[in-house]
Amino acid sequence: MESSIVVALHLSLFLAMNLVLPTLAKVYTVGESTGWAIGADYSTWASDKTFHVGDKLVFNYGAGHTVDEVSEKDYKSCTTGNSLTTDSSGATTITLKTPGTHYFICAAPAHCIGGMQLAVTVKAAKKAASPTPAPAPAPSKAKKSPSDATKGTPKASPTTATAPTISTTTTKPTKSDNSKADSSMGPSLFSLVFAMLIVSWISYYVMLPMVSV
Ligand SMILES: [Cu+2]
Repeated sequence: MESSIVVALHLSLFLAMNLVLPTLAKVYTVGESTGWAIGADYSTWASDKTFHVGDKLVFNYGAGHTVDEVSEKDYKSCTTGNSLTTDSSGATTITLKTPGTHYFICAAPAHCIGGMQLAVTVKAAKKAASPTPAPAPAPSKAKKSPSDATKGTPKASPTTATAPTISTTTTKPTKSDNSKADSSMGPSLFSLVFAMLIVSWISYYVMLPMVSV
């Protein structure tokens, strides 16, 4: 019974973290330490990664190579000469700006056939926590209290967020007091999310050790 509560709280923590934490664009080094070179297997390299719009690909390579973005057709046939973009600086950073599959090859003769070809499937950008309140039951009458500073700081980390918002959980049951209820019910979604965070953290650090001992 108690353990199922803990599990439920952890689930809520996980959901809350996904809602609250802004997702940062990732930077991928193509081929890791091997870099952009002949003989590497870039389909394997890309296979366990999920790329999103805003992520970056960093190609590191020596002289004699290029990074060309090409069409699917040219990628499959290793055709050079129609490249959408090209760079031979030795360190090329490509920002993935649009969803869909992006194709990269090296334009040096025979290098594409030799393995220097990369296709990455790019998904739409992950949604960061939005500061706009979600459609709450009664958003119009909500008078925002100045004490609830949580709304304006969507990128607050869970550790720093716990201290100032503890009041939201403690004041919640006192709905009968109209003036208090107004301030505590204000930014409803964010308060809820942070309340979930707090409860989850308490369960993690206090309840879980008690249950497992
Ligand atoms: Cu090359």
